[in-house]
Amino acid sequence: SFVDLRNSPSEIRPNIKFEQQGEHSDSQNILARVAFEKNGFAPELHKGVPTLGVPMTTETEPGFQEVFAASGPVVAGREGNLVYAVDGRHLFCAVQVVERDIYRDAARIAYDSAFELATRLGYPNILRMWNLVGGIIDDNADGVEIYRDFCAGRSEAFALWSGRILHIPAATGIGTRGNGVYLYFISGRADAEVHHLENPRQTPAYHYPESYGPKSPSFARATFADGILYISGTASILGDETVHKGDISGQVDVTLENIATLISTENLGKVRPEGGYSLQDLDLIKVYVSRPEDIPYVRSRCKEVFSPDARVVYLNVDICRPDLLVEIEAIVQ
Ligand code: 3HB
Repeated sequence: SFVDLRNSPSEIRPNIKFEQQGEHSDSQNILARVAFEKNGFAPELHKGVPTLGVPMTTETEPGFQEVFAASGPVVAGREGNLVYAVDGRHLFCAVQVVERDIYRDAARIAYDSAFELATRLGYPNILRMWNLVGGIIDDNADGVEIYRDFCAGRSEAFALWSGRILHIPAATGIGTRGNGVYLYFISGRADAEVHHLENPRQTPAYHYPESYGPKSPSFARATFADGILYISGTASILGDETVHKGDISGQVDVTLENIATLISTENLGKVRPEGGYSLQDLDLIKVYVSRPEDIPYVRSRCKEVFSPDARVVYLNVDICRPDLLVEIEAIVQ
């Protein structure tokens, strides 16, 4: 079940939860909603709440919502294609880039306008972003993989805003079951204490060599802020190379080892005085699986390693490299 009965938005934390589709338990004090469903819909204000639908589930799955609770009175709005809300501590912002031949310019423009809004409203500290990219491993009209095409535009936007958008945050870049790109993020105030982490087992993505695309992917492996740890989409990559190609069991092992190292006392302890975490601490876990036939195996492995209280969803979508079979993101809050 995705129902969080412990719902108690603390004062400064952007409490996140998963809610069953149609549940809508508490429309009070909501910063934003993301509906994971069969068909997406563009970001809109639904009863004053920024809401978007992302095409991530099959017709046989129930769907769910990722709900961001507010930590204070909410002001929401729309500017051009952007839909957003602020609560004094955090900004939520979402934008859709509709399907097109080439994404680079549109991705740069979408991020550019979002960064302009974030800095103008006083929330330049990006904490966590999600990039849901339709046809992620297909080619664009120029024969360039859409993920690489998208990364080029995103990278240009970060370069344009360097020094004003403070750092490159934790992120997910993943396929969908639809088309076009949906992106959404949460950001904090300039004075928020925010730490972005790398993984000692992996090359920083923003230093990936050009063989992975004209501009490297702009994301950190994790972000720690307000006592919340946001773990980026993590896969079976060591250094910059995919390992255990074609082998779901090996890929699950390396993915879990990568996360365990990332959140260990040795790594997270550098910025969190209380030390690190273990896989048992993960919550709000999204498990992306590219081949549907692997889902039962991945589900059984996850049952073994994650807490029985953890909320876990499985999504059958493509991952940003054709040779990746599984990717996992999570939050510790
Ligand atoms: C990204 O490009 O933002 C990204 C891609 C991934 C995992 C995490 C982030 O495959």
